[in-house]
Amino acid sequence: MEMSSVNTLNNPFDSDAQETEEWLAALQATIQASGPERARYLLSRLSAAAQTWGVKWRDARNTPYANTIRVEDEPPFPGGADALSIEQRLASLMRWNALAMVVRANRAYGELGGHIASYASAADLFEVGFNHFFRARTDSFGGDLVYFQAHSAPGIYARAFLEGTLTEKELSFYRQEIEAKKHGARGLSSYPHPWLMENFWQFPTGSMGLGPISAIYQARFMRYMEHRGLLAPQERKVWGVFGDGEMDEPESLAALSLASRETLDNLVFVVNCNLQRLDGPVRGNGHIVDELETIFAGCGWNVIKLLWGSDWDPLFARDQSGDLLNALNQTVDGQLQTFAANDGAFNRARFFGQNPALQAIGATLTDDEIDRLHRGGHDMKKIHAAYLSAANHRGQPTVILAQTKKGFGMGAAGQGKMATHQQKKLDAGTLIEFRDRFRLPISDADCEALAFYKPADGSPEMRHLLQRRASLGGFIPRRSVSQTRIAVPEMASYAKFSLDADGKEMSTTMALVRMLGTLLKDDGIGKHIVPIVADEARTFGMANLFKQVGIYSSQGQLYEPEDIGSILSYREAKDGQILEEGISEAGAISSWTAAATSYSVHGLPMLPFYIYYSMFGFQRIGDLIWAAADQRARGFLIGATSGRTTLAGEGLQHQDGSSHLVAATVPNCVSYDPAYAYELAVIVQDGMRRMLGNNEDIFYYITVTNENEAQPSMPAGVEDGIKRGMYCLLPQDNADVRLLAAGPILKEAIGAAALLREKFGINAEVWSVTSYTELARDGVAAERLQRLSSSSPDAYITQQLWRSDAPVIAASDYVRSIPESIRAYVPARYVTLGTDGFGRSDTRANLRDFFEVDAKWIAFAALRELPAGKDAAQLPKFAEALGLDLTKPWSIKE
Ligand SMILES: Cc1ncc(C[n+]2csc(CCOP(=O)(O)OP(=O)(O)O)c2C)c(N)n1
Repeated sequence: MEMSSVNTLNNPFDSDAQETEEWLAALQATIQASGPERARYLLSRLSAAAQTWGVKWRDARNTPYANTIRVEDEPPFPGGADALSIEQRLASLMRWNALAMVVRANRAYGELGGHIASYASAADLFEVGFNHFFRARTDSFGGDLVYFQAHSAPGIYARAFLEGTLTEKELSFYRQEIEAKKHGARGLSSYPHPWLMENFWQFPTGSMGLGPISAIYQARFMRYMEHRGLLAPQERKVWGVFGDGEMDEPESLAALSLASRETLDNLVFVVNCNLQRLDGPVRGNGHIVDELETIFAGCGWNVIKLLWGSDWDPLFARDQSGDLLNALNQTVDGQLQTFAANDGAFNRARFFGQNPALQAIGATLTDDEIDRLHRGGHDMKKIHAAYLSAANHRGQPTVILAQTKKGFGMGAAGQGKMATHQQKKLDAGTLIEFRDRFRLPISDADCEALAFYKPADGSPEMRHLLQRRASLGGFIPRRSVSQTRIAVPEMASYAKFSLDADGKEMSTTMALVRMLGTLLKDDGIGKHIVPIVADEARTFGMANLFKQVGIYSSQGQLYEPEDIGSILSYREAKDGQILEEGISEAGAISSWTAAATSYSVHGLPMLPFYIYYSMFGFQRIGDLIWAAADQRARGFLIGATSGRTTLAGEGLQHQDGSSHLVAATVPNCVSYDPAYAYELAVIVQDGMRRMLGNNEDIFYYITVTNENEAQPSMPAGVEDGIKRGMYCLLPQDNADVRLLAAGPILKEAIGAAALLREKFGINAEVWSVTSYTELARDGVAAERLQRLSSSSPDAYITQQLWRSDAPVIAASDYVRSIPESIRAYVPARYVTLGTDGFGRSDTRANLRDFFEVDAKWIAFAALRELPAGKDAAQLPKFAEALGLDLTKPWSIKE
């Protein structure tokens, strides 16, 4: 076997070059005689022996700054040189159209923004994927899933334009989604947004770091579906193209070990290592590629370095002394960027000029050739070899670390320039230079006018483009939606116990888990349910589900669980239904999103219930929830142990008084804070009906608590009110005051009504508010319609309360902004009580007193609004009668 040299004779760190040579020669001889398998064995034995003998050596998990795939192992490019050159021409056209689209938009409206340099670096990486690997969904194949680097979106639009799935008119409305509508067109989103381009984009990746973690859990969810027998195993792949700067996000790296633990060989990451991020170099003083290699390899991934193009091959072949490789190993990224930004003469002087051996290598090239030396991520043949190797790799996920130049081909205006990320205005000279650089068949005038270019129908380029996509199943990205409707069981079939509770004690969490347990057994909907927990199943009383439906594990259960004899024993199974994500809320929500979008991504609706500590939801992983919303997720988020005062002992970081506030900001999130099990049943039923029966693109956030209370049976006629956000629980003729309360505070309002009656002879009416947010949304919509046309009806809450002038006191276990959100629609004096401030550990009773949301404080607030309360002299008497300390510390200040 012909083997390239790895000679290190000139390595300054080598104290005995001769000895090194002998070791290398021995290794080389072994590889030649017995193959790489044997070499690997010997190396691992050497490593173990070194450990035993105290050498304290650990494999740095780094390979030299060279391509992982050897020249001699590269497969031929499919279609040969002709196909290669057509694909290169096509890539050049995409580069132009993408650039033209961004520059045009900014020429017209400088504020629109957009990016050129990122796609310029990623174009070849995308094109090889599009032409050879990314398979579309067809009738018989589920399709590969591709997470596109968000700010390379212009390039994806440029391709869709050539393919004919986007029109020239649409391209001209890049980043003008509102203006486009006025012209009967569709505007193009800045980044991949399924909410705005629902037939096009599948995965929102605009927030850095969410793409990588989502892609990993997507690949894992695909396996879950296969192992449960819900999807046929079809060797589908998940591809993710991400930025090297993006890998700094904690979420990008958070799930790498899960991917290898689960042997996700259906997953390929391509990290576009253009060595720059927005402000400057990703790692000016080091090698981001090497850093990522260490991290990914350490996490058990197959790593392919794709650093140098084919035009470097002869240079490496000539590098007998190892000087070239040494120089590359030692050239830090900041310097590589400077080399990218400068011309051949500069590179000859500053790189090849380092020593005589490099000078000799450089002397074989003209300045122009040096200038054009390709980095690996710009060489389609090498990219193809890396992708093929990744696609065929088994037993591990693969990452391809592809070195590119940011702003590739943008010349002096952008290539490798420090500020290239935000470059979006190019002058005429630069445009012509770009055209010449990529040999584009565009006239000077068209160039200056930024005309889009599309080869003629039937041209070799168009034929090739369309034929390649046809052979891969059609165009991508494309988002489709299953029209399947899942039959939702009758509420009584799974929630009778809560509808007819008759005073039985239970918490709403317990009620939810019981409903879930029964729904899981339902013949129709049962198998579609995906229970998800992040190591809190026992906290929520879900341990019985372990046995009932099993915890998903791709390996089954390789051990005898400690509690094997118990009826609730811990059961992992390959077809287990629960996704137990360990202590990773980011992981759990990523799984939830995968399940919640399965109706589209896999054409099979699933119904995930992710049950978690409510404080660790919207606050902790709010951005992932926002992305799920963009992706049109359908499912239930259950904020358990919720509220500021119900999770008594847990203290400041656990007590949630704000999740409903954030939930209210997510437009398609329908949120509820129910008080009773029957309210919960009505909400769950309605949610299933809307999401699975009506296929509405909404998801539910429901808070439940672990406070045991006597659960009443459902009164007649309240279902509509529960769904709309409020209903009258304790009606009162000629009420002096109306008390509104939600969730765990409802019983305090009931208590307040009793105190008012008993101690002061005051009649209070009590309303259960299941959702301040839904009431507020209805109010906003009604108010707007009234503004636009005087004849439209009042908000629902106004209709409920207008019959009387009696003051309204509203309380919540969340911050006051929640009850405040409906103020404009309450047709009477309105006072709100909430739990602003930091939580702390104490009993529920003490917490509610501290935050002033208990029965006494609600009663006090009511008294203050009544005629007698207007007299300040009365206040100490009220306080005394209620047992309140008016000088106590107060939540916001403490
Ligand atoms: C969470 C988040 N933070 C910041 C940004 C803004 N942003 C967009 S692209 C970018 C730089 C990306 O650099 P890199 O990942 O290296 O990609 P490149 O453009 O160089 O290919 C930044 C900071 C963002 N989109 N999301």
